[in-house]
Amino acid sequence: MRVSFASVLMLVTALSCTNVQDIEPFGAVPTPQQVEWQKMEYNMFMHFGPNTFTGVEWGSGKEKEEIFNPTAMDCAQWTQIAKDAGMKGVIITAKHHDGFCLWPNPVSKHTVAQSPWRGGKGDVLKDLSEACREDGLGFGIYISPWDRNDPHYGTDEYNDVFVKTLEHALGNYGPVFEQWFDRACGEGPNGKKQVYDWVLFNGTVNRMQPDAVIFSDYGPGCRWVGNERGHAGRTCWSTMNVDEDFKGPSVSRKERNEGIVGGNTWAAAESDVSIRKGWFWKERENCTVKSLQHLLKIYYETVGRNSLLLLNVPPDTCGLIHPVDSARLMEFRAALDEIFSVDLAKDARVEAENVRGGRRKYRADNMLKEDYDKFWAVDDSVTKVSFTVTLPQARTFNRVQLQEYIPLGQRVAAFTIDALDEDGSWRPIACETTIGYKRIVHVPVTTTSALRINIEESLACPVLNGFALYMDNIYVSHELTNLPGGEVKSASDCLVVDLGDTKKTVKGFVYAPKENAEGGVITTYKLEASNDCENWTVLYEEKMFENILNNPVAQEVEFEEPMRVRMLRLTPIRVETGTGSAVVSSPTYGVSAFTAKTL
Ligand code: FUL
Repeated sequence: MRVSFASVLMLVTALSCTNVQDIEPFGAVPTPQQVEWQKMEYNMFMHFGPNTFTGVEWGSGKEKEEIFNPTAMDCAQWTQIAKDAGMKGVIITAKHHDGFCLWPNPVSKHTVAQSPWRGGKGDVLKDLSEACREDGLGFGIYISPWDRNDPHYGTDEYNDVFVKTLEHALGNYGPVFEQWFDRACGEGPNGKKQVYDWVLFNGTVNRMQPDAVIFSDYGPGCRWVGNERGHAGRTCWSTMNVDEDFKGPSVSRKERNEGIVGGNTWAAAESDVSIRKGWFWKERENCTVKSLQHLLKIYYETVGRNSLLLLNVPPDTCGLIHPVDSARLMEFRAALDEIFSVDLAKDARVEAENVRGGRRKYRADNMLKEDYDKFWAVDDSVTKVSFTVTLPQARTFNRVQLQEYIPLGQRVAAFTIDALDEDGSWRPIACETTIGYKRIVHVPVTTTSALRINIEESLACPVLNGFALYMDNIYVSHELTNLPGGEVKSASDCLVVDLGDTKKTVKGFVYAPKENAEGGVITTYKLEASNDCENWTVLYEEKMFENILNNPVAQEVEFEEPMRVRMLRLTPIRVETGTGSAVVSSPTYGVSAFTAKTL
């Protein structure tokens, strides 16, 4: 019998079709808009309004409109900085709790139109939406339903006034990628609390801006991460339980932080955090701009944990981003570029124990491809599976990045990572839970030619579209001190940083007290270096951190000459608290980082 090539091909195609069905999405999945939203990763939040001029965080609603008068407002400056910082979108407080509208809202008498700014003809939403379009950034709006100015607040009528406010803000400035709803619900000028009609509010957003992702404490588009520190759970699911009337069941902080496994709605975490102490700009808080180390910590605990990072950068009374903030943002961007510029796994070989239907389409090295929609998938029945990554030669790294293909849902619930030792055995280097859109795992500085990633538990067959390896030389030493959130130590305790077995070229060090000098600060110290932890060489017998009490931010000290060394030890000589004439010695000091600066 002669078998034609065409009939063999038909048979093979028929067989593979019966073996490999398309992958069923698992559980609640994101809309295409939510996937695009998550890919933004890092956006700018901007708190601006009467509070900028009064120096408070929550305005009373009684502020005179005259107070709003930025002298040199320039939205192009904001968007240029956001873009240069690597952000993809901007969200502005169009109306904060004081009720003042940054655009001429026809249903309010408390807006820019009543202010002297640009003779009452100014419109922040117009300027910002145009600047965003110009710079290719998404434009988003924060509108607080809580309104301390509107006389209707606390009556049924208010919900309709609020809908008109929404319609006006959402209908006149082009596409809006995110509507940010603060769920704060305080008393109004009439002493009454409002019962918000969330079905009406969310319906209005959907009608006016069908592509906008709606933020609130628990969704429905994306959810608050449960704190304002920039800290997502190490376990972080993108699903929540959202009820039909959006009233918001009693969601715990832990659930906001970690999500709800198997929740009925896709509502990924968004972490809003200010680059400064407060949300609004204040002259006195120029010294509270977060250090580079702090921002990197936030990045790893948000973007690196399946959350979007919404970093607040408030304009000042001129209507400009202050140079202290913009300089720090550029420093942060340069550090991220450096850390993530070289993917050490780019030219690796990836082999998996299982590939769905044995088909090339789902092969494991898809995880190394740039194309977001190419992924590794396994057979439906497989929920525990490993893949190995073989590098062309031994390489050194301390970050392992994994990504799940979220259009098909979030699946992985537990995984471990092993490194191949020289004797051929596998050494465990990480044990984690969820992955989601992006997970950056911190592992000890590891040199190896192969890794094994073991998916230990998955809600359905895993589908991964990203794997990468990085070496972070900027945050690494900070991590070795392992002080998440900071600590308060006794004044007699010294600080030690150990860079590991090999000597590194060290050019200096950083000591960061706790925020606001909590617990006291080290003002004078002794510094020593060692290569074996026993013999110490004195580098500075007695040295001061100048002005640290008045400005308790990270202190960067550079050595005159870089040196090859393994460990640094800082011993406090004087520990103090207070400012000006009220300085007293303290029995404790706070520390949020003690790190070596390596070359
Ligand atoms: C909170 C508000 O009360 C703060 O003022 C700030 O806007 C923050 C982002 O959300 O709920």
